[in-house]
Amino acid sequence: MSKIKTSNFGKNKSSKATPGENSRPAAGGELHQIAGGVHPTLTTNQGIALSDNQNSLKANPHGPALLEDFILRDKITHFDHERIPERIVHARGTGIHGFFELTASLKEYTNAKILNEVGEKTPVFTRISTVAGGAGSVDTPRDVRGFSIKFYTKEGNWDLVGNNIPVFFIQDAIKFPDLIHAVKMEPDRGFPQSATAHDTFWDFISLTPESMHMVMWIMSDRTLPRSLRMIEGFGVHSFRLINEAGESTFVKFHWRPKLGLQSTIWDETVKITGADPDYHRRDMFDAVTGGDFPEWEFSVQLFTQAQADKFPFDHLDATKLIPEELVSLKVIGRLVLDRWPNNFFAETEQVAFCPSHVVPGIDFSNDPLLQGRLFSYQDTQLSRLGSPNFHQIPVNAPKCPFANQQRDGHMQMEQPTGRVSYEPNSLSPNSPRENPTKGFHSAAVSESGEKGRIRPESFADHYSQARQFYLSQSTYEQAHIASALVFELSKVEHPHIREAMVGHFRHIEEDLAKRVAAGLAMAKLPDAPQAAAPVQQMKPSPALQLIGKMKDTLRGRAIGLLIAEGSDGTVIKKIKQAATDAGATVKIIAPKVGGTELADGSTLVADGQLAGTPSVLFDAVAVLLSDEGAKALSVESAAIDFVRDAFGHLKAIAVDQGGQALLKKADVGSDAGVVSANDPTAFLAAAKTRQWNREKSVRTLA
Ligand code: HDE
Repeated sequence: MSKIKTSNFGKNKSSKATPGENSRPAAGGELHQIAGGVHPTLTTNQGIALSDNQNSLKANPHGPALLEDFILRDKITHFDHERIPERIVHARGTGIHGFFELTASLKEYTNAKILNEVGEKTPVFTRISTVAGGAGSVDTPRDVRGFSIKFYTKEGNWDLVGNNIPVFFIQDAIKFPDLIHAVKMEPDRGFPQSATAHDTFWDFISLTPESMHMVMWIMSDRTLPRSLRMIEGFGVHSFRLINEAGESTFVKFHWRPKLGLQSTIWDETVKITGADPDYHRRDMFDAVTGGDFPEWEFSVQLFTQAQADKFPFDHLDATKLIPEELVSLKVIGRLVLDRWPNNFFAETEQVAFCPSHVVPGIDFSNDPLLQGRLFSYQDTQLSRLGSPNFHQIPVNAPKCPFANQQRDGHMQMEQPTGRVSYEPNSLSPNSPRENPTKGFHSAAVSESGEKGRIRPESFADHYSQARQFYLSQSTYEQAHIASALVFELSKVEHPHIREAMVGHFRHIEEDLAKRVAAGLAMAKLPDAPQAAAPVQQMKPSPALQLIGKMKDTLRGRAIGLLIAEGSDGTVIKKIKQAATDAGATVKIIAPKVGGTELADGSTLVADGQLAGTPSVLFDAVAVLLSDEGAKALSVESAAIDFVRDAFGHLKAIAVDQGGQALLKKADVGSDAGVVSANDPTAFLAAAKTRQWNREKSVRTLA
């Protein structure tokens, strides 16, 4: 008999069973829940029924445990081996099921069915991750986000394993272990966890000028996403599409979130990390399980070799992007994430993405970083999942038929029949054979030239796109980049590393170098290093901004209403209704979670207790207090921090008379973003954005 399936969902399922039902305490006082009705019998993994799951076998009630207790050993042995090696990079991630729907056919360019059949919904599994931290690290470090999609297509699995930033640090795969060793915890001390702000990272970067473009991206607010639902995704490398006639076209893949882009402020991010280490995973869980399914638009940039030859950069260099102004984006589909996994380990932890998993009609380019990845991912699964049969784990298995003559290996789940496990053969009437028409073909491109360890000269321009990125940002974003660099480099102990970095910035933009040097109190600007290629003046590309891609909406955003004893229920209701109607999630925060007595004598249950629900968890707040409530909260540091942080993090604040009194006590100023609670329309309009103009009044930016 196969394993009995039981549901362990506690919260959302209504179960008639109560902890006390059919249970009895034993002599020692411990609770025994007894099988019966809907509850099947608990067994060992060999199917032996357990009579007691509370006590190990002992020689007498106070005596030593007995080695013969196979039930104890069965349970503990399994437990001892519950963990598998975490991913060497991207260890912390959030996975969600969903579907991809094609809206425009690329038949002209590729024979891949998933890119031909308009309206077809292909199931997917997506995993969004941080890069540097361990599996148990927090969700909100300053870090790149991995954005991986496994498409279970009719023609086999296609894994598009990308990031939320369109370029990468290095040009050649041979540098990846060095990059990762430099960013991970320093090996002698075992810290810092999940942070770039330390010497070894910046030491490596300062000696790797090709990383300068990526440095601009990671120091921008792109690495501080407000939600995983508000990030872009990029395939990064150029790939190839191959059509029926065997012609190939280069392609870059892009994901754009329906909710637009949004990030947090650095000081806010640091505080979120303390308030909710699972901030992003929880946000995604709440959205998906609440039916508010995140969605992305899928686009491609298509270009030929002839076009590529005219680009002022080499598209095979993963430190370069193709500006949209040069090759426009064609929208061809949408991704919807609509189902939370049943089990985190089975799916999110065991999912194995490999860039080498492509389907007929999609092929690789010669990008040397991609070429290295084609080896690495398959290899890493062998040590992580322990077996070449990792494709049999349900989350990894293709949903189309698959068959070959591979056999055996650790944890083989299949039981092939017959005596034939080779090909060609004459002994099997129905063994699988190759298929020249439907099978995978590589693009027929000719290769020539000398073999060697040579970096092409066309990869030598390290600063032009870094400059283009910086100059394309709004003034607020430029200030954030400069300030992030000052923050990070201030954590670097070795002055020569700081100086080397500022030297590089002089090639990117003299003003940036000056701002960072001033923020680090450098006596003079360090010399710029020799550039391997002249810096080109490229046109600014507004599409590279983040603030420009923020959407004027409350969808996906959260609003916190701080209340206390005596608050006005009518105002609370009015704001809550207006905000909910506009698509926001509203939470009530009060000093006590169980219930607060309002002015009219009614009781309101809170969603969060003040000390555990700071304003950093919201996009905008309303402070709705009676005079007594304001008085009581004015001596609570959590309440003072609540309003101070909301103001400091450039959020809209709605206040009534009591709320205003608390603001005064907290020495919080007033501006266009601080509005009357009687004007929900004005509040919600302000809540849709951040009060960028306020920033200069609350902190010094570089
Ligand atoms: Fe990865 N990368 N990577 N990477 N990467 C892994 O594979 C590697 C690179 C990316 O949610 C590992 O299964 C090399 C670029 C994501 O499970 C490993 C190089 C991009 C994920 C690996 C790169 C990525 C990984 C670790 C340089 C963006 C998480 C565990 C040649 C396009 C996938 C694993 C998930 C994971 C190797 C560079 C994205 C070790 C050698 C560039 C999103 O195989």
